[in-house]
Amino acid sequence: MRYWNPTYECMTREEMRRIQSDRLVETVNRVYHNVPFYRDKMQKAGIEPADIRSVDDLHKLPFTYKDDLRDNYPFGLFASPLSEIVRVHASSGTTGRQTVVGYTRRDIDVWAEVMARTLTCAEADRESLIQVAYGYGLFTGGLGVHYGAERIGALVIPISGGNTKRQIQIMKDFGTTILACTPSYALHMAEVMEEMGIDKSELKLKAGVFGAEPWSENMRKEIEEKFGIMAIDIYGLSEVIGPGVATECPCRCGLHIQEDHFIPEIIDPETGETLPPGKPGELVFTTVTKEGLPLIRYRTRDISSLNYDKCECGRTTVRMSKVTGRTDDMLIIRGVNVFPSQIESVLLENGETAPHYLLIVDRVGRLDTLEIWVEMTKNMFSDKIKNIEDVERKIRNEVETTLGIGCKVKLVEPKTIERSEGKAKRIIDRRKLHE
Ligand code: DLL
Repeated sequence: MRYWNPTYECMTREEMRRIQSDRLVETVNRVYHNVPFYRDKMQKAGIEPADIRSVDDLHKLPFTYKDDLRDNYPFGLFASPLSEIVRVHASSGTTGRQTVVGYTRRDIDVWAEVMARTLTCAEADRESLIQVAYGYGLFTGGLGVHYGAERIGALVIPISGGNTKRQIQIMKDFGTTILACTPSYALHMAEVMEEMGIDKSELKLKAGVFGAEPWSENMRKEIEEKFGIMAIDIYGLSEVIGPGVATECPCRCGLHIQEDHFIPEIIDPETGETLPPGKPGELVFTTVTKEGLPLIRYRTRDISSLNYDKCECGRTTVRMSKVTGRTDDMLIIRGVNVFPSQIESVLLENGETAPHYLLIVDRVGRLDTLEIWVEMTKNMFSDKIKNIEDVERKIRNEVETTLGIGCKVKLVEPKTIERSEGKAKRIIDRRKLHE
């Protein structure tokens, strides 16, 4: 078994707790003194930095939410002056309040380290040719994997997403050994490869690191068969660092969390109480080495559970189960995080339709599709002059510029969308992500 940094990946639980505690104390002091938001919050909760002495005290600290980042847009939660920040990334969505994350030079260094550990789990080394087909740009996927691959000394192919035929040609011609992209894109690539008449035996691909969206064991089987590779699930979120928060090892029985940097907890999303190992609940992270944007008890909204048993691979770091869903209504469509409320506000601002809509997400071939059904108003329905197609096009363009993903818009007759007596059901997700 190969490790990138066995000192941390295989240390005893006691040593890990000691390191986490020391780093937690430092982080709490840092945010208390550098970020007014955290100081106010802690003061309101009646807590001082001196009250936090070890990881046992973690539960005393207040939670942080995505909305806190939005409310302090763009840089309000940074704990370093901008002169120390060397990079920013942001969550998807091209307008509105994005969540912006900032990295100091040392944060970038930590990120490369955790990504080097991740890629080593996929058996990457200096001989590897790593094709990075995650998007480069404000999304953390591309550059996150890129820096980890360079840290290992592998050869990086920074192709970014899209242009699938070229991806496959390059994979074949260059002899790519590791592919990094979303699992749905990997399946799409496999299909295009078939159309191009290229057989997996013509490739040198050995492994893939797939993440940024939920995927099932069936999808894993299919990807592994179609490419003849080992498919590894990698997890992360921009707020915490990007990819590199947790990764499967070759045993593929849970994702090892890089917990010397990110302390996980599982909580009951309703009560906020900490749940014991093995119980599913909402995953919460506290970063303990980040300088630019440290986060205290950040609510990911992702559902998972924790396992502290030593893994067969020899790593002692806690494992999280594959993410099975979210506690909110965020959808991930073609790797882009989409909140139905973003679409709703486009529809409301547009003003030409009724406030009844339905989002139909599907997977056609290997690509996610989004169809928006929205009811016409009575007036519009009877107004023969209004061109339905024009309105559909207008909404489509607005949704596309807001979210950065394509969609289909269909205006339907008044009263055709089913009304609900309880929570409105506005989403039909036909993708089978958990089978
Ligand atoms: O998706 C970071 C990333 C890039 C991870 C490349 C892995 C590979 P965000 O765009 O901020 O960051 O989206 C974070 O995506 O809260 C989960 O809901 C979801 N997610 C990420 N990885 C996985 C995974 C990147 N392996 C949000 N399984 C997270 C299930 C995942 N969901």
